[in-house]
Amino acid sequence: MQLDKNFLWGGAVAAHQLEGAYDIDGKGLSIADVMTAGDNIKKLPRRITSGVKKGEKYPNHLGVDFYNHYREDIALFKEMGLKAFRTSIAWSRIFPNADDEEPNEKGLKFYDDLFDECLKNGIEPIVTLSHFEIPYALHKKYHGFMNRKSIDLFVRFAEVCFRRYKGKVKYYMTFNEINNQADICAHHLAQEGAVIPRDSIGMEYLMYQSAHYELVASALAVKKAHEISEDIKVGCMIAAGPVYPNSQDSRDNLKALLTMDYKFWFADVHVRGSYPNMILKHLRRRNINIDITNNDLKVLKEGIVDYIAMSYYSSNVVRYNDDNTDYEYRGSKDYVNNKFLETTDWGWSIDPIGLRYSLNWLNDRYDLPIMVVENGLGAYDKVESDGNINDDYRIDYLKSHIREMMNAVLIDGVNVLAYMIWTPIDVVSASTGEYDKRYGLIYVDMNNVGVGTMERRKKKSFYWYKKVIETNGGSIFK
Ligand code: BGP
Repeated sequence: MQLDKNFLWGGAVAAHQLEGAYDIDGKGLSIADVMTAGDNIKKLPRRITSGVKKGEKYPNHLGVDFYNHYREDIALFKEMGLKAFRTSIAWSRIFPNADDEEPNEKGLKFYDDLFDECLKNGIEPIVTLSHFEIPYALHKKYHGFMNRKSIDLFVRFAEVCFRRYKGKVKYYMTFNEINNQADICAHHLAQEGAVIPRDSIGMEYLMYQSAHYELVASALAVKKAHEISEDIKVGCMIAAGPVYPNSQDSRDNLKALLTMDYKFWFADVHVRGSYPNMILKHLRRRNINIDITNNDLKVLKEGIVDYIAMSYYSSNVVRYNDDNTDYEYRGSKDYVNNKFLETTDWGWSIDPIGLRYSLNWLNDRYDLPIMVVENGLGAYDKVESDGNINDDYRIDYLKSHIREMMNAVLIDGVNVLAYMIWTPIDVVSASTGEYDKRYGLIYVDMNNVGVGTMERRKKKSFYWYKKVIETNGGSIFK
């Protein structure tokens, strides 16, 4: 029993986390360019500032300078054996002010060159249109996806990309981890739709309204892609991960079931083209009146996705509480630790079986091909005196997760098209803005205090993954 010979072993990144060159060749600011660096040890969260402020640290301005190193990096990806490279297109490189009349040619050309370089090296580029970033101007002028106007601006951006990269890019996804918003925290809202909550408006209303406009924008983009070429496949992108009940108590089980529903309804809309009743009831019960037109409902049906892309890092456990008799979703408030699992230095539980669970769950619910487009371990790495980076902990994490992904395919029969490591090369962490939260199989010499040469260095995991790809996963079971 073997994976299909065309299985896409890959690596994934996002533009704002590695490109740098934040103001080069006509690029406008993006929301990621006004996010400061956080700190895991000092427990400092990232902040969103109003514009770029003097004296603040913005790690995404520099990233790992992929903009100037991409040829060298892709040569390393080829050596690693990658068959696919997932990245995103920085929207503000193409439309610096969001509503410009013409796209920025230099921005378009950068991605042309990047995709050509991938293809030349036998690597298929796979593209996310909006990975936690929209043009800062879109936020400033229109309040991001709180404004219906954002739909047209997104679809125009998507159409420009579909036409320009036709024949080069086959797989797209629209909004990265669109369901992160379910947690209704300012950070996630800002990253997804760049809606920065204001006191006068309820956070929940903000979330449902901006998510609705994003879902309509996504459906219109899917329709547009299909009109342009039937070879273009567009997926949704969902942050996956099971929510387990804390005990055998029926109330814990019901709580876990409904928590999953509250986290994944976004995928229902993407895949089925309509809202689940549960969410419509919830909006009515909470008196949340969002702008949904009959035409929107029609569009959602017409723009259902071709496949499901998912990220997977960890799982959660939920417990019923007496002050939550309606079982409504309250995010991490109802979460408890899983005593069976270890956690990373950033407190994320490590649960390889949760990946198999997620693949089965998505397969049962939607029956569409699935791509695992992110999976990896954020850890502190050490460069030894001989220059080596012996990241056995990362190899252990990846090995156990790839094994469960393969079990889902080979034993459970789930249709998985791709598996991509987050990340083939170190990048800036999305949630903390740190360099030292490293996921890469290639080390980049740059640290949290901004000291480093940007030199690239292969970690032990680089050679390990190369072998996995060469054997089409066979080495995992050895
Ligand atoms: C996902 C995001 C990525 C990425 C990853 C790891 O949620 O899609 O952009 O960064 O998580 O998260 P972090 O960088 O916060 O450790």
